[in-house]
Amino acid sequence: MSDLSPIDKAKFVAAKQAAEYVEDGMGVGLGTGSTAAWLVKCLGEKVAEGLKIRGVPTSSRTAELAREVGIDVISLDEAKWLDVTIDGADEFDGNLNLIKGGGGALLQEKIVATASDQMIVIADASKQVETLGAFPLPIEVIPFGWQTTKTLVEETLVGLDVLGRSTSLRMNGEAPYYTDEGNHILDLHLNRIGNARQLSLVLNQIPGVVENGLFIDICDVVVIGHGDGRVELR
Ligand code: ABF
Repeated sequence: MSDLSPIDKAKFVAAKQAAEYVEDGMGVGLGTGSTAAWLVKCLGEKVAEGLKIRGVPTSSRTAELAREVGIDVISLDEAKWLDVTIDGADEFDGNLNLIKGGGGALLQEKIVATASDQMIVIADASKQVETLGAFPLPIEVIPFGWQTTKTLVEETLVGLDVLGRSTSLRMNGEAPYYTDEGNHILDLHLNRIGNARQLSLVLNQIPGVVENGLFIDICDVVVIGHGDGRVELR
């Protein structure tokens, strides 16, 4: 692992540390993204050494990787409830509230994390912020009438404690991006989110919005990795 860039080393050491929380017999929610991919690989190594776990992936990408490394993959409905979910984040603040969804998997990530006794976030130190919002907030919207939903979202943002109000449809080349659930993503360029709890509640009341990327009071611990190999807990 000595050939890793500092950022990859930071992600790897956070993932490796978080993998230590996983014990024999556990049901584990497996996150999505480059940091969570390290976690899946670390767990794969432990499984090869005899650890028995059942993993519930939060995306088709993670499901594929988990199977590749030998993790027993089951659905959330088969698992019903999980001991722990370990996932990355785009931002976390001092209250362990998060922005997630840069990788487009926020819906399954939120469902799986909420169905877990504990959620552990793994992140490099650059993800820590004073106030959420510099990272564009992803929201998952139904394709039907998405332009109307976009307008409603923009109107809803007026009067809320945010600094920017522009929204953009996430694209995959020339075509709109589709999530694993067949929905689109709108990215909200808010710059600063003054009241994340209020924003999350208000966004989810708009009919075409399926879910938003604010994770409020869901994360229990953040394992922060540094490029020099140090790890801190929050
Ligand atoms: C998932 O992956 C997402 O919720 C978040 O958007 C992203 C973080 O990616 P990375 O670990 O590659 O920075 O956790």
